[in-house]
Amino acid sequence: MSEHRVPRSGPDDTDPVVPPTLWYTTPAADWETGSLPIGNGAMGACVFGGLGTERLQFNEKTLWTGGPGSADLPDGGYDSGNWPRDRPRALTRVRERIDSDGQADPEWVAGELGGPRTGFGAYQSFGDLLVEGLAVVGVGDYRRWLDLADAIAGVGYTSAGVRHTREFFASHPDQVVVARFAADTPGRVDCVVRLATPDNRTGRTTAGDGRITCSGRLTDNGLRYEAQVQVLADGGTRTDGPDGTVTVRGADAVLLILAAGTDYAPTFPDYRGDDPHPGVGARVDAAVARGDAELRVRHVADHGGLFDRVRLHLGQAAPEVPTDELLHRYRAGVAGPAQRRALEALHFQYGRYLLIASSRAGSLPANLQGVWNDSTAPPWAGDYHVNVNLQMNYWAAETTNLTETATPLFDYVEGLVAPGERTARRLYDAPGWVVHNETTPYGYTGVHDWATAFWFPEAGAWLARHHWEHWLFTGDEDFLRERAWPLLRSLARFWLDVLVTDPRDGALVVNPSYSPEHGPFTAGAAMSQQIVRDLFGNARQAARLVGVDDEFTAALDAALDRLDTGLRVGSWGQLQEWKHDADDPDDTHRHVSHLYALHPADHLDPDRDPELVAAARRALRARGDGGTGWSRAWKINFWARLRDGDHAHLMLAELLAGSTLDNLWDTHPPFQIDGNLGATAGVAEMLVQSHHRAVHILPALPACWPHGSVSGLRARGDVTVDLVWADHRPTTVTLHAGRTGPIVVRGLPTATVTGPDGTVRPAAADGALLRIDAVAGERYLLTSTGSGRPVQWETRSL
Ligand code: FUC
Repeated sequence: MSEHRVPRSGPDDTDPVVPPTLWYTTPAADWETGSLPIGNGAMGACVFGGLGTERLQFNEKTLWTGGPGSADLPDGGYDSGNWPRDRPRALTRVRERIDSDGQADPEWVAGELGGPRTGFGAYQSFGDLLVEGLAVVGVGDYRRWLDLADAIAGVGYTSAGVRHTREFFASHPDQVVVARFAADTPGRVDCVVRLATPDNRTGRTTAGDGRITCSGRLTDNGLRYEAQVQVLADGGTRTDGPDGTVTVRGADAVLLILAAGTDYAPTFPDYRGDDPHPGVGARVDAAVARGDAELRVRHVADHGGLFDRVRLHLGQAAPEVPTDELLHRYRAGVAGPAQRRALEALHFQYGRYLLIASSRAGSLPANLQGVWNDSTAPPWAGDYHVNVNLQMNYWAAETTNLTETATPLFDYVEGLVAPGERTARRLYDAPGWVVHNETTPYGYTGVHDWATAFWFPEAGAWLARHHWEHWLFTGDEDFLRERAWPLLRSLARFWLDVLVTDPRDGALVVNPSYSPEHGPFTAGAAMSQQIVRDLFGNARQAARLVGVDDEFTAALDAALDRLDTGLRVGSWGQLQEWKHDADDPDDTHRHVSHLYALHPADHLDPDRDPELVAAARRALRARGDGGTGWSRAWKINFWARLRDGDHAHLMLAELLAGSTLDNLWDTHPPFQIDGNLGATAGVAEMLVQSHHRAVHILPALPACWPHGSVSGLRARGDVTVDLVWADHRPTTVTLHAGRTGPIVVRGLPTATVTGPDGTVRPAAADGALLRIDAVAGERYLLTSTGSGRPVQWETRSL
């Protein structure tokens, strides 16, 4: 039990880092604002810490209505989304209207190209594991916590002189959720355990030998599901009830082991696999055989293997106030600097925790709520919105050293190819594949008819950027050859076919084009062009790297020559959102889509493109510092790319003060996890960036973080970075080279470099960059020798 943790050491082994823990002195008031989430990627659970009753609301990520067999489909048949059959002709009509009038009304376009959304479905709560009849007499010293480093949630309190403790974790290696109820006096744990599930399914619940089993089918689509929980009592008595409950009396401790699954499979077009019954039962049996101590050790080692890779120290003090109180003080502007930094550092690590908990190999990617959902009709269906949200969920995956968490995203995106090919053929009569504004585990790649948010065919190309980034960060050539390149190629095929010539200037443009959730339909909106250019550029580079030089790459070169860049400076100095200059300086819309080239792409660089960067800054400033949770998170990243640390920090402060719930979940409102994960990515961008083959140290450090250290951040080129700074300047930087080759470093004052053989020498001053000819597996320590010009290290032979 980790009520009191010993501080860990910081990157320089002297600096104590406050253990990242959320804690509270009262039970959760409700699911959304107060419950504490645990998860193993496939399953999630939310701990309430109630006194008489503990409620563990739980999820399994594949429990979705919709898709094949959905009652929502007129003929019961399922395709890959919706589109009436004459769509290529409708597309021509829309294009002609845009070419002649310069724009088209979204309602009219939705009438032409959209259709009612059927068979889409929604992510489902699996149910509640309820533990009732717990000790409540004379309760005192209550505490509830979530330890981010161990990924263990807990509850502790005293009742009638007995100390009661509860511990909860979701194990990835053992694929079970574990709950343990204990007391410091023998024989004092009593409870009734039961499973409760929503009524939109056929479920039957039984109990035998302390095992509660609940299985059935979703009414909507017949998806089979099953949950099993084994109740183990240490001492006392255990009785199965005819109503599917298990009662324990007078135990020293009670252990619950829960597993759940469905017969979903990520395979188009049926999306069905094996009956979940044997797998769920086997997982519980295997976990019971291991026992709780071993389950816990395996879980902590697995989680720590990811989480511990990055440590952040901003000079935070261990907060002596509960997390909700800390947040309220931050919001009210009465938290001191060290308390503010405590919340900021905790929130950064919470994003990493949430990503690990909601995205592990073998399941679906993190959805709008990660893996946590207490409803049968969650906001936006708890789906995969792909006009920013799913992408944002994964911005921190590579930079904060959690590359494994992106595996479900890669699998999922590749799974969209088959349904997306059908959609490309039917809707555009085009090769390759496409996905629109939002999608589901059933490969929904078609459209619907909500005028301002149904048309976003660029989504696939944006998603594929993550494959490309994975290659840039890891240098994994097999991944490049077998996964990134084929994906980029199939998307480029689609876009080579779908681009049209703009009669205004002969350039290649996207038409119809819709800047996400904003404005009229036009041709060549900035984001459409920037994304397609990004795709073509990355596909071109990938082709070169894998040695492909053929008609297709020649077509890509020719298209790149004619492609509108989507980068234009308008009448008030702004980067334009549309090809025509129509931006309103008072428009504070939450989407800042026209800055895609700045972030997540790396097409705008403050040194190389000062005029366009100034225009991007102008546009961003006009959009303001407000916005929904994820919008604020994106703005942290934008300002970090603009190398304005104070403004990036301001956006972090806005997000914490205005878009964060007591359990530190981001709120749109309502709860949406993208803001958590996007903010974590933004903080990483403030500390280390790596564009155009240079590792930039502290590109956007805010004045309010004068001293600190971070270890384990990742840079493109397979480099891991540890750094310490003082008085706003880096003092030591350690680079771990994953590959042999040059590492170029920027942002350092004069430094000495210690090579792998331990020899120290001053680096020769030469221009703005420092170059190290690194050898794979070696570490390079860069030590500041005071102020002065930046330096260059010529050779590695010291
Ligand atoms: C995008 C946003 C909305 C919301 C939704 C889930 O469409 O514009 O604000 O976040 O996703």
